Amino acid sequence: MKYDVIHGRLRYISFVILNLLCLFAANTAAAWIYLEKNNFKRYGFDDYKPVMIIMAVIDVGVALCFNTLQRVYRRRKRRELIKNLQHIGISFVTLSVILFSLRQGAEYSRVTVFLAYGIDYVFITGAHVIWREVLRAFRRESGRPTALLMTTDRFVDEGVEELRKLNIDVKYIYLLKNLNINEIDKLPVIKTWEETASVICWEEIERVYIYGLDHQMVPEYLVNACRDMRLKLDLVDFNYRIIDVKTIKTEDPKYGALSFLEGKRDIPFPIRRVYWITETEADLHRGFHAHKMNCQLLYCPYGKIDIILDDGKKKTTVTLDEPGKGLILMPGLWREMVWQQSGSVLCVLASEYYDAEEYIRNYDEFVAYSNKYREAGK
Ligand code: T46
Repeated sequence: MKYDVIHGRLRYISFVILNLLCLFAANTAAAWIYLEKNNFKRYGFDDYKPVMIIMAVIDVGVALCFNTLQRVYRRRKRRELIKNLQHIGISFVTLSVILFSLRQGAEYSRVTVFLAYGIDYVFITGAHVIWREVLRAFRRESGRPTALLMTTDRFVDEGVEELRKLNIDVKYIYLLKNLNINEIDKLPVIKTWEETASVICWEEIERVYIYGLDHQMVPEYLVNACRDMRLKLDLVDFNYRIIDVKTIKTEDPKYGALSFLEGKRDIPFPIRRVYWITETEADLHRGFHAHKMNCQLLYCPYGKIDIILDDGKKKTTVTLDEPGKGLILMPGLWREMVWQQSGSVLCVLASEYYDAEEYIRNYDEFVAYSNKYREAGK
């Protein structure tokens, strides 16, 4: 993390230096255009030098105040042009006030200053874009996109593995359930959302991936920070996963078994609803729908139920036949449940309140929906 702060500061200083270079270049150009081209024989470039020095001092002052503030409020890249305009506008107004109030601003300097700031605006905007691309190219030593992975402790290994398969360079891990460890697989573990935001802010990473998590678990301000920094927030998600439900059995069978699931650790989404299906007969078929939003965890504490899953391309059957087995279903999966034994109980933990609108109950509509979803994810 220390490295990021140092790196961030160096990066920031490089932009201040760039601003100054642009300012001097713009001044030289403005002085040349206005003084030399317009045959202002009385004034030479040397007369303009004090104005350039004052401009440079004001520019550094404004840059320091502005960039610091912008770091705090997280710079909005989309507003790059406006930001430069603000920066130059404030410098310009400050200098104009000085020139006018001191009554030392001869006609030539006022017009040249005006011209210089106009040119400066164009220079700074272009130079920032180029310099940012240069920095980005250097940072991508491995040539692979750099990423931050957000996940839970249960899914972290899988998530890292999945991203490696996609040839993505995972730089940091943020664990939703905060473990007391600093590194996983030699990757630094970020402990707080603030640190995550600072990594995003300093542009150390190019993408944020969420693995095995419902996107609703990512705080709103982090989603906004990603949006502001034009960072892609991607779900590298499985669409279903079989998990072990921790089960405690004592040696004496008369005490039975106790199974439990823990929010955040085992269940990668917030639980808003719990329901269960009972009083069932063998060969009962239910389901025949998919969800657009709802994430669920299914388990069968008693009996045997087949869950037939269809992602629009292929079908898989998962049999829930013991209390120690859970099935996480992410949205976008068509499901059918087949009761293999009468009296089997299906329990479900869901991320959403009941909303009939969020169901897709027509198979053709589901296939069209999942194809569209796949296309969008490419
Ligand atoms: C799913 C599978 C595994 C409610 O009013 N509130 C509820 O929370 C639920 C789940 C259902 N309902 C009503 C809606 C229907 O009028 O109960 C009726 C039966 O529901 P449905 O036909 O959707 O039941 P299943 O067994 O086909 O599906 C249910 C869940 O709805 C579904 O989300 O994934 O279990």
